[in-house]
Amino acid sequence: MTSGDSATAMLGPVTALRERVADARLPLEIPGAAPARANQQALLKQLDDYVLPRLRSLDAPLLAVVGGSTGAGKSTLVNSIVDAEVSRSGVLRPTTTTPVLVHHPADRRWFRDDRILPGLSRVTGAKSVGDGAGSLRLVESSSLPPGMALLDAPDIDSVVTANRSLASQLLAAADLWLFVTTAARYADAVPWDLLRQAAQRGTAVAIVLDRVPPESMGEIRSHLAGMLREQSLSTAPIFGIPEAQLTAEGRLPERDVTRLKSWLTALASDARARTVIVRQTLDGALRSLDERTASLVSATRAQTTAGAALHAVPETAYAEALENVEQGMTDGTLLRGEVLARWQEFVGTGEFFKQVESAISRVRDRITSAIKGGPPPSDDLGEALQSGVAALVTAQAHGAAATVARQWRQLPGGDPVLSAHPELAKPSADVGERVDRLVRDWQGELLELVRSEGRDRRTTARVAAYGINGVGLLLMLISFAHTAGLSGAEVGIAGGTAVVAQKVLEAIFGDQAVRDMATKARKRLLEHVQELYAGERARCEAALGGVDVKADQARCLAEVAAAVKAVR
Ligand SMILES: Nc1nc2c(ncn2[C@@H]2O[C@H](COP(=O)(O)OP(=O)(O)OP(=O)(O)O)[C@@H](O)[C@H]2O)c(=O)[nH]1
Ligand SMILES: [Mg+2]
Repeated sequence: MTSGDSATAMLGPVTALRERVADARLPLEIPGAAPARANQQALLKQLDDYVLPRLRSLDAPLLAVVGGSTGAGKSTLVNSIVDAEVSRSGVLRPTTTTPVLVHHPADRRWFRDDRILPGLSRVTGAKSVGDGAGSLRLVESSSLPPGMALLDAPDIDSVVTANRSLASQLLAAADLWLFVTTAARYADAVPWDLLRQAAQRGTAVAIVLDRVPPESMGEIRSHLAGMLREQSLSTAPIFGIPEAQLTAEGRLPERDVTRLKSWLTALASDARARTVIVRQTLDGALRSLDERTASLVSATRAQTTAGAALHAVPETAYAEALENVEQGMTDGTLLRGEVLARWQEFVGTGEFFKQVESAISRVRDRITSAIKGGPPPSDDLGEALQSGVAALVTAQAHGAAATVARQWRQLPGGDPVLSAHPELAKPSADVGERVDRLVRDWQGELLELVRSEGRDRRTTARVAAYGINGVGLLLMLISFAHTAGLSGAEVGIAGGTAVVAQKVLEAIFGDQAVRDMATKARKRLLEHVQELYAGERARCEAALGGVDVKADQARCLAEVAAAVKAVR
């Protein structure tokens, strides 16, 4: 039970809950996301429109919202109660689109500001074009007792969607539902769906049964009472209004609304009775928060799980791509085909080995058998090596992008992200250029490595004998020359390839230095590739950025919900 003190105690936790609900993000199109978002919005409105304002001022006037189907006679009823045309009734359906709130002049301060229904702008005075979507018309009437306001709402079952959603927002802001139905329509489905919700939430409800043929009043009333009992709404009073000629002003005959009017007046003037109704509805609303927040908690959790699964895909795909590049670099793959052919031409040139001969004679014996003669095609070999590496890096980038696309398509929420970013199924358009640049940069670094390793005079002389580029090429070659992955005839040739290059380099720099240089060279290349792939992966992350969910949002929400429950 909500006493004044406990209302004050609840304000903090409920405000905290409201912030968390507003912050909850449900961006992924996973099953259940749409109803979860609707639940979030409804929850937010319920907190802003009703729960928080009520907790802040338990003594504010009671707000009775007049709801029901179009044409049931809601506006006519409100006009008749206050005996003035405060809300136009009409023959065209639906008539009421701007809600009208009627209150006693003494209660003005409660409704002028945005204490309740902060999303609706206030309009007063003569009807103007300002009335429309998003506004609430305020009308003062001394026919209403102070402490009670009546709100004429748009219809609940309109063909106009905006009317329907506004009506349910208004009903959620009510202390009391004054539900208007007619003898012809009291069994319609839509009103009963709403009444069931009201019953579940514990909202105070009164029924106005309009346009009842006088002779059937008893029969229809008791049928309706039975229906209300079935929906646990047996405490809802029924006010029957017989079908009658409306007055010249379009109002119900005064005698027919007397009972309802005096009930409302009694309620307004009896602080205790009013408080009972306010608290019944408020407690119901507070109780209903549990279920609604619990459902939001599980929706946010599902989003977080789905989000994490989507994030993991590019992470794994690009890590695997990098691994594959590393493997391709060291298993000898790059020394096959074109590179191998060019290498054979290279070592086959007399020119190169004349240099070898004059520089390091002990290498000579091992390699003279490979000499075939011809011009030094070291450019061709360099190009073959470059394009081999570039092809490997590019192919893996394509593979990773395709993997991301394939796996996202299979994951909940992934397809819409992919549809919004179809370009992610392929690497960035300029990946080819960037890979070429990467390989060129790496090659530049190799030359730098050769230069800095060959700083002492003797080494410098030896390096000079081959030319920096030639040595750089050999270094590039042995970086790719772990022979473990080669098979068949290639082992001998490619393995031999590496051995020859290795021997030449060892003769120049010494064994350990060559091992270190090769390791460094491989490491640098992988670092470049990693950076490139990080950029590719970042595109996926950016696409997911729009659907990012905080990992702890479910937990935070559950915590504030538990805090509300604890003080209720
Ligand atoms: N004869 C008779 N006519 C009524 C009665 N109540 C309403 N009407 C007429 O029925 C029509 C609809 O009444 P409204 O008061 O505009 O109905 P509403 O529920 O406000 O309709 P919306 O604003 O569209 O949701 C009007 O033409 C009224 O004059 C009644 O008790 N008796
Ligand atoms: Mg109306």
